Amino acid sequence: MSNLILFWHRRDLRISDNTGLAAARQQSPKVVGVFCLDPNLLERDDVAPVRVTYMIGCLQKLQERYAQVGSELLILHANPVQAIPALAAALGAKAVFWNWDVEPYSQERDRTVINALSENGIQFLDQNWDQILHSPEEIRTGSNGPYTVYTPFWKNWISKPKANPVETLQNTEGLTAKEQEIAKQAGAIALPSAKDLGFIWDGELILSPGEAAAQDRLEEFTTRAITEYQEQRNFPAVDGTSQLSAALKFGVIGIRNVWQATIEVLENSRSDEATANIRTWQQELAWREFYQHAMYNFPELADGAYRQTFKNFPWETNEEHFQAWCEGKTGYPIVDAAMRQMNEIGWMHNRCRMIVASFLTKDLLINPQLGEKYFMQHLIDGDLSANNGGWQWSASSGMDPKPVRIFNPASQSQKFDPEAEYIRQWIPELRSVDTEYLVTGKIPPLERHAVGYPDPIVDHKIQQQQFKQRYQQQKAFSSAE
Ligand code: FAD
Ligand code: FO1
Repeated sequence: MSNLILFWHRRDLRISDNTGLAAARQQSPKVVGVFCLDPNLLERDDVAPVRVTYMIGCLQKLQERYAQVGSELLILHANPVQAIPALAAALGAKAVFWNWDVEPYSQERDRTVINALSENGIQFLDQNWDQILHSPEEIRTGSNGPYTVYTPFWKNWISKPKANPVETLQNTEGLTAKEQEIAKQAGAIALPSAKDLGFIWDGELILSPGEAAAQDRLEEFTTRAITEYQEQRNFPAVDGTSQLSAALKFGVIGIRNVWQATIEVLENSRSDEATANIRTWQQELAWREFYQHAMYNFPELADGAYRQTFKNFPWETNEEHFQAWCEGKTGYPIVDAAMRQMNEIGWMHNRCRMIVASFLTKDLLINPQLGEKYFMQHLIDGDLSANNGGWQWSASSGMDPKPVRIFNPASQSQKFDPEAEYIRQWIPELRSVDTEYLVTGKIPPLERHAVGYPDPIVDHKIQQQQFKQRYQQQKAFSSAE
């Protein structure tokens, strides 16, 4: 058996600050990367072309990074539960290392791979957390249970010391020519393009692929917007957030690295106000971990409502309304602007994610699972835990104690897009309409028709009453059970 360790990348598409990769290098001078294009994931019906395009771009950059440190990243295109152990066995690898993930699919996939490796006497690194600062085992309630509410989770989470970035892979040996030949026979291929895989995205990406671009974005954000984040993050027309979500989803940047950057700005902070702003951004990183822990502890979240009241909720089946929501043609400007932003650039501002999710569930009374899936089909950062968490929060179907949260589209735009800049940016036909009409949504019918903008498909006031009524009924049923 050789000293080769294969490092299996999945959602850690980087060589810097990568805990599993650093552990592999410590155990052997010869570490080779592998990524398996997985039909179980790529052939699902909720994969966004923009996300795969970003992922493939990151893989290309990762191959370049491996070449710089003297090794390579192999690409497989097959079911990993067979392909990874088969490649390891063919190369006589002594071990396969990877970083753990919280998603139900990953848990099952990884267990199967572990079994196959064990049968072949190949070692593996078990339970190595990398994409979160604290593992689900570390953050537990006083009675050693999982948290279901964010605020106490945050208090515990922030009180724990955080790890420093781990050593970045500097140099390693790659495969010999003979081993490369063996790898090919075991299925290693050249990296296909996203188009080759059937994913067409011709638009730009809000974040360029690869570690260097993510690191630049982090630096840019932490030297500019982070000290005004608390206020600015609420305005969708303002570039006030990091737009690092896709990099965090695919682990193109290390979370310890990100955390360290926040500590550095905190140390240099000159006012209590700036400190509070940086803290708020740290809280968002904790939301990300809260939802990942929730998915790990309660995998049933992936299948639908957590609260009993919402398990059999009488949602509307209205294909026309759903289509209007998807296309940004509901007649509610802030909702339509947001949906068009996502359809066009593959990313949507957080405030607008909350607005459109509330609108789908509380105004159209449509099952949040449909919205959740549509988001996954269109977001560059689409992530099971964060997306499910956001939808369950907006639908009031999740673990959050506040039961009914209804956003009024007009007050949301008045507060957060007061000059209708965002609305005008994404709905060109409304550019010449008065701001007052746009933010209240009360565009005179003649003007609406003249510019070709649809009438509101529902009445917010009536619909929210409807929702509340159904909610009360369901609550009564579920407490009678
Ligand atoms: P920043 O404001 O710069 O925040 C920094 C990072 O913190 C983000 O990149 C993200 O990793 C994390 N974060 C911020 N807010 C949240 C949050 N509420 N929940 C979890 N993590 C958060 N985020 C995703 O990454 N993927 C999704 O699929 C996703 N779907 C969502 C669906 C709904 C209905 C809602 C309400 C929110 C969703 N979010 C999702 C959370 C949030 O909207 C995005 O993370 C954020 O808009 C990304 O922009 P940013 O990188 O500029 O964020
Ligand atoms: N991970 C892989 O190992 N192989 C893939 O082909 C792959 C595709 C993919 C597509 C969309 C997406 O959002 C994520 C994708 N990932 C892929 C990463 C995936 O999140 C992780 O593999 C998880 O561990 C799966 O539970």
